[in-house]
Amino acid sequence: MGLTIAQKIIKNHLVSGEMKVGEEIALRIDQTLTQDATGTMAYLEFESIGIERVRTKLSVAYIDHNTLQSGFENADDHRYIQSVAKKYGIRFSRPGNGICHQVHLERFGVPGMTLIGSDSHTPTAGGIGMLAMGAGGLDVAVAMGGGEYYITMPKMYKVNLTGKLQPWVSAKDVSLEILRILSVKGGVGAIIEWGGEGIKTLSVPERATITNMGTELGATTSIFPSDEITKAFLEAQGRGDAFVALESDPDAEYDRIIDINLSELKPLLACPHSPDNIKSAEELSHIKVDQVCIGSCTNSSLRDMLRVASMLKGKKIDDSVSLSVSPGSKQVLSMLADCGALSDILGAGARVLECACGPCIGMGFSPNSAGVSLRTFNRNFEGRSGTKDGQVYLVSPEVAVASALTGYITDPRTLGAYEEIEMPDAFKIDDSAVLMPASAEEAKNVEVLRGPNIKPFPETRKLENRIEANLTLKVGDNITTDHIMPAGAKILPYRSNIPYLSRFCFAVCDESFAERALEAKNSIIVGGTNYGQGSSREHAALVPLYLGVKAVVAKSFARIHAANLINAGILPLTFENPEDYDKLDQNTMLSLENLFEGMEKGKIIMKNGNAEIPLVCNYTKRQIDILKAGGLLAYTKGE
Ligand code: MIC
Ligand code: SF4
Repeated sequence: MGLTIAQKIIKNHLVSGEMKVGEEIALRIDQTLTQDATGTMAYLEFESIGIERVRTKLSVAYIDHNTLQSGFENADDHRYIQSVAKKYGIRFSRPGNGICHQVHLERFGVPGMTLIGSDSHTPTAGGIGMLAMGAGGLDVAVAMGGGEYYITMPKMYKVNLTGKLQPWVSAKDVSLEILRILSVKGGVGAIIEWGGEGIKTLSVPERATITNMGTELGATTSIFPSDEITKAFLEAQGRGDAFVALESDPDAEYDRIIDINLSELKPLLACPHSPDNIKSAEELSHIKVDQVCIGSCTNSSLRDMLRVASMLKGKKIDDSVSLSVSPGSKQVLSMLADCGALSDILGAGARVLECACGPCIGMGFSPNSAGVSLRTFNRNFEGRSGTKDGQVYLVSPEVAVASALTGYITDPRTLGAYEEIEMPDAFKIDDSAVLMPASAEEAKNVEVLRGPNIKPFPETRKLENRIEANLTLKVGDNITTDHIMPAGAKILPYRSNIPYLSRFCFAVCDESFAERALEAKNSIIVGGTNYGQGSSREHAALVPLYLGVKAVVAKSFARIHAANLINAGILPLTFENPEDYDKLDQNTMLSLENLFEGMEKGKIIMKNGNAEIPLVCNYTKRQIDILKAGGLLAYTKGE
């Protein structure tokens, strides 16, 4: 039987396990990336594993999330990460150099290699045929130390593209269309390969927009073939030698095939508060817009920015709209400046922000109260913008600019003439904002610089055979990590201070949760389907660990979060009978019986008074050992 692209890369990197769907496999990791909001914790974990130099082919530490330095905390963390990178053999991408995924695609990604990153949008690099996955910081720390990365062998989905995008319709609309078809949980347990004749019409930045947002489907990752379009992109980045051709075998088998005709797509929007709540621009044209934000790792390429500039040239945005533009990297910004496009953007009334995540993670630019904000980003979860009642719509750059010009949601097809965007034959190469690490010899004298914001890792304990705990919180379906551990300018600076962060745990749903959990000492959380969707932040597991959460019982889990719970020593358990969810009330005492035997058998009994609720788990031997040890860190250190 032939192989898919992902299966070929997996086969080349398989350390252990069988490539059978549902089986645990261990992969050799070629490259890692971290960003600063997850990086501080990841490097603290790496240091505590105690390895002298990273053992990957390439590891890069980016500073792109916590760039608002409204106190010493972020600056201290940047300095810490910079010094760790220098000492342990990691490249350091300075603040201002750009968003990790955009820069990695431009400067470091290699087709056919494996990459894990402590950020859920790491699959962006699938746009050039990398097997790139988001992971918890601790998994990245282990991979930097030369350890394998464990995943469940995914199913293979294929999306066959035919036709060609029509004027004013773009790659973002392809992402929104697949979200409409599959929903935010439709990709769980699968790798999505994009193929068909239609991909020949898509440039690398467009492909990367699509693989980026595959994360919102819950997919393990998304991947395009590496073809002549990939080759031309890498050559234009002065990296032609990184090119290898990659495609699936003609007789490769897929678990599901989805057809999309690009020619039939329209401009779409994801309405509040979920990326799969899709409507067309035509339908929503009566809605008044307060704010428009362009950028993020989804839509900040040179191509996107040139489109924005060409639409804004010689025009003025509506007086009632506030527009921000954040180019994805220094390369993009610098090329916009050189060709004059930046002046077109500024001239129209946009506020140009630095090359960073910015408003996407609530780092400034929050909308006004109940404000309607159109964003070219990938997530519109409630409260994520920093304004609790903000109404965020996810859109393409085309819809964003058209709406900024009129003040209402606007179908860009009503704008008339459409200018084709030409990509340069050569990008401007200047890697001076990527600092090289010290040599192994010099590294011995490099001091790691720690600030007072860095607090110890939460205490972990070996698992006991019986857990008695209070059901402190019952939540519904599709709970995101932004609910569990919110981000934003006020909280993000404390990512290395778990005790402080814990005050905000679940604050979006229930402000008194943290207090109740501390009082209860031992807690169980009950959730619906797709619990923990969204980001890779391990803080959504470390903070509950600190608050005494012993288990999360849900109808189903998102991949990275389930792995993070196990890494933190918290049991993710699913209902055998989903109806049992309705039988549980908040604030009741529950017990999990005979855990050691139950984990082996894959079935655990939870007692609610005299009633018995069967729960299932299919932990591997390794996961059972991690849980028994009290988490991956203790397990790795052999404690
Ligand atoms: C996000 O988009 O939610 C983030 C911020 O990039 C997260 C990582 C984090 O929480 O630091 C992600 O996607 O993994
Ligand atoms: Fe940054 Fe937003 Fe991308 Fe997350 S989704 S990496 S916050 S730009």
